[in-house]
Parts: sequence; C-alpha cells; structure tokens
Amino acid sequence: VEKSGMIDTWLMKHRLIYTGATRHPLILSIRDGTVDLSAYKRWLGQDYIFVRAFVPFVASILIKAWKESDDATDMEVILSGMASLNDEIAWFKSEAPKWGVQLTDIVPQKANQDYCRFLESLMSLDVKYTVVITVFWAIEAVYQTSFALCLEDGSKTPAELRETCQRWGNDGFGQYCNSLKKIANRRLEKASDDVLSAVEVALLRVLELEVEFWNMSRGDA
Ligand code: HMH
Repeated sequence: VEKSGMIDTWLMKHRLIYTGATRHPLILSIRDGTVDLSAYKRWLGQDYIFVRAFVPFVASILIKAWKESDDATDMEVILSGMASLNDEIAWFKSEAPKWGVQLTDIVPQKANQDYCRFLESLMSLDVKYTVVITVFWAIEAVYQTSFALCLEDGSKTPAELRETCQRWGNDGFGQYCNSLKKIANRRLEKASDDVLSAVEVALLRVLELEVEFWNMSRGDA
C-alpha cells in the first residue's frame, strides 16, 4: 500500500461520508441564504459546549507531541490551535447575546455528549500521537471546508453570518489546517499497519460525529 498522502487516499475512499460532513444541509442553507435562524442558534449554543471540551483534548495532543514527536515544530502548530480556541471561546461569548442565546443555560444534546465522550476516550495516554493528530486535523478541516464554502463567489450567506463563516473559512485557518495535515501525513508515512487501521477507524468516527453534530441543529433530537 502506498502510504504517502494517506489522508487524501482515505478522503477519496470515504468521500460519501466526508461530503456529508462538509456539505451538510445546514451549511448549504447558510450558503444559499435560506438558513433557519433557530437552527443556527441551536448550533451556536451546542458548539460552545463542544469547543470547551475540545480544549483539554488539544492539550492532551500537545503533551503527546512533546513526548513522541520527532519534529519540534509540531508543538508550535498545536499551540497556535490552542490560541485560536481561546479566541473562539471569547467569540462565542460575544456572539451568543446577539442572538438571545444564553450560554450558561445550554443543555448538551446526545450528539454533543457522544462527541465529547469520544474526545475524552482519545485523551488516554494509550492512544498514539499519530491517531490524535489526525483526528485533530479532521475536526478542524471539516469546519474549515464547510464554512469556506459559504464564502465562495456566488454564495448568498446572510450578512449577519459572514463573520461566523470567516472564523473557520478564512485563509489563515486554512493554512493552519494544512499544517496539521502535513504533520498527520508525515506520521502516517511511518506508521505500522495497526496504527493505520486505528487512525482510519477514528477518522470515520469523526466524520460520523460531525454529521450528527450538524443534524442537532434541526432540533428534532
Ligand atoms: C463540532 N467540529 C465541531 N465544532 C468545532 N468548533 C469544530 C469542529 C472546529 O473547531
């Protein structure tokens, strides 16, 4: 098996679920301007809870990079990711009141609980750096790809949602995702078949969980 560019190989193999995660009906409705704003508000509240749980997961990756990585710059990319999560939390706190969303009242829905529990399972020291760095890339890349779609020429994204789309769809965030992808591909090149299988399973689980997460915005959970 040709191992270089493993991520693109997997994305081609699993393109149906990847497309489901990156071109979800919520995203398509933002892009075509027909978005139901109550769906956006549900997503906003749930994503705030998710991002808070994402921070300790990323912290656990930082520790694994420091212990296991052969490249000292990995840690700097992960640290920049943590810094953007700090900005994201501040952004949610300023965005929520604009929509009448009370962040302290949010009850995590099942898909969110499932996702947070999955992240917690990956925080175990038994889970390899190669697995978690690839999962980290996938989680960030789904949002980057999704929201960048809402900024493309011809998109009819409502003005009040453009800033949200910019947050994850901007070029800087795209470059950061590419840095994560390079790290993941480099690790995957040297990985054993057992690790490769574990990463592929985890990657598919992320894509499923992302679809379920977007589905929560429908509010029929
Ligand atoms: C559910 N996936 C979800 N929320 C996010 N904020 C991201 C990915 C990207 O940070």
